[in-house]
Amino acid sequence: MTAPGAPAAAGTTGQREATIIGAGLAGALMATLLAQRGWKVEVYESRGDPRLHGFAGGRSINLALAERGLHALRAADADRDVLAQAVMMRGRMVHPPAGSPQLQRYGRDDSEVIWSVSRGELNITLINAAEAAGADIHFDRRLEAVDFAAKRAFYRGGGGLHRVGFSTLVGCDGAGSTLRAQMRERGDLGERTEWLGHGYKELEIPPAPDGDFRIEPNALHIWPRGRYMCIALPNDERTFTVTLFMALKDEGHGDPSFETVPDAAAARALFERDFADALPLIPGLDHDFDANPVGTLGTLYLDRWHLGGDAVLIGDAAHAMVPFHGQGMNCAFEDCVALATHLDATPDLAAAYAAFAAQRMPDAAAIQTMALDNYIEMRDLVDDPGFLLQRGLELALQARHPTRFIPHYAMVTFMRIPYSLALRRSEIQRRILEDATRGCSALEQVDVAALDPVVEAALPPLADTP
Ligand code: FAD
Ligand code: E0Q
Repeated sequence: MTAPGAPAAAGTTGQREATIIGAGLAGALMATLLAQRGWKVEVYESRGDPRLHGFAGGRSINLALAERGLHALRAADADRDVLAQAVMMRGRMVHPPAGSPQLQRYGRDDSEVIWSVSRGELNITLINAAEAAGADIHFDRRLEAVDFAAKRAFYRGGGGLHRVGFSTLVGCDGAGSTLRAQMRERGDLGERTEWLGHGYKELEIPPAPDGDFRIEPNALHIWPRGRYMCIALPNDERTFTVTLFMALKDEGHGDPSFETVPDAAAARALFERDFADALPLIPGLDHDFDANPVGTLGTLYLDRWHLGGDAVLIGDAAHAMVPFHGQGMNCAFEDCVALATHLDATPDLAAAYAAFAAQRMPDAAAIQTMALDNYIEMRDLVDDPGFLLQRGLELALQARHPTRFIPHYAMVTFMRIPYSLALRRSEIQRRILEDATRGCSALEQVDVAALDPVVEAALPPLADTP
């Protein structure tokens, strides 16, 4: 470990050095931020260069980018390139089992929207940014082992095993992190994974015969069905990526699961029954269902994210979460900026990593909790009158107290206040909403003005992070 006070991780030239494991979303952004600060950055990525080979067998997978992630992209000057390929989503288009779909806006107007971006395109944009900033990316190099005592790492690829020295390692190698496994050999990280028991399958809605989008492009489509659901996010090539979420095994409610829906024929029957308006949009259902794997979902909790100044974990490697708030990447990008800021402020690596972990662990835990809660919320969207009444009151209270009562979704998605603060305030707000709507069936029955003192006592005015 570096001696406290020494110019940490500096080579003989005095230039600070870091080795980043993984050139995925967090790795490529982290490399860009450090290289822009004059660090010597080496990145090792197990997969081939996506600019040469394409991504994930050519499937297009997309993600929702929100203010936290966008702000981090601004710091790397990559926001314009990313938004140029993004599709705006104004809200959720809810498809009930029968009847026509309804748009629930995410924000107050088009300044409060989120963006659907292609994972592959985004990764390529960030890899280009990292290289332009001076980072060296080594593709087809999978971290296999780390000798922390000798400060050497071993990478497999190109038909050989490569031994390379390092000053410090930044783990951006995702939920199945090899660096994390190697750190665990050196000391207990307090690691625990809670599997959701539900998984997902990706399907595609191609463009219409005339080349246009088959359904409303500027929305996140959602087919809530109680304990399972489908969503669809638009791609700029006028397709949609559909994701079916449901239990892996039978849960005893009579609901479908990947066990009872194991193949294309069963999937077709499920869609005919439960997702009838989506079925004709997915002509390749049979092929997609049989060809694409079932993904598993879980939450990764760690008590420690770093090993002195030798290694630190960020993004999914540190705190993988379920995807139901669309914040995993956004949180990973926020980690990158936070870590770069601590490294700017503190020359001692161990101290910088400790300060980073102390700041971010409560926030990661908060968004992990909110992501789990949002699965319940999403699956149950089916015209729940209580939900709609609380949503109406939420908007009325926001209009009366714009700096105090900010809807849960807006605090997470459109602001950059710490996730832990968003969670605390959301819990207070939920209690106010539940108490005020108990026994009511319409907003007119709620005495909104009588809630002023309650709101003022419980929720101090909130200023966003500049
Ligand atoms: P990853 O993106 O997983 O990148 C890890 C990289 O490390 C990869 O390139 C991998 O090849 C490489 N690697 C792995 N092992 C090694 C090794 N041993 N050596 C070298 N390299 C290695 N988030 C959102 O913000 N919005 C969304 O809408 C959203 N939707 C999602 C939907 C689904 C179905 C899922 C599963 C996740 C979703 N997420 C979303 C979460 C998001 O995908 C992750 O949080 C994000 O990808 C984390 O980035 P990362 O860089 O930490 O990890
Ligand atoms: C968003 C955007 C995979 C996924 C990604 C998302 C969201 C959802 C439901 C899912 C949450 C929301 N959401 O609409 O409340 O905002 O990213 Cl399932």
